[in-house]
Amino acid sequence: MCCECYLKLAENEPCHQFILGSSQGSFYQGGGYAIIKDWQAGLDSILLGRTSGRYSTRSQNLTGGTALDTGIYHNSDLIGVIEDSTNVSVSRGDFAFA
Ligand SMILES: [Ca+2]
Repeated sequence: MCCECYLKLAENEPCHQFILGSSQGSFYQGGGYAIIKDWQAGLDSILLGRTSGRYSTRSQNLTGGTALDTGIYHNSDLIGVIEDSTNVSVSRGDFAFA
């Protein structure tokens, strides 16, 4: 499950970066994946681990309510789910690499 706070600007500041990996690789290889709830498009971002694999996203309903979720894949392995939102954009800078 998520999330750990990476950049906390001040006490009680909400966390806006969800950490799914580090410079050592993805935290969620194999079984299990992070569930990112309350995604705030344009405000939140996701930190992905640095690996040799390929990341991709897919819109599908995996968890939460009936709204579509965004599955985050490392190769064919599901590593994270953005619950009930598909408002996720690589070009907007929603993803960063550790
Ligand atoms: Ca859903």
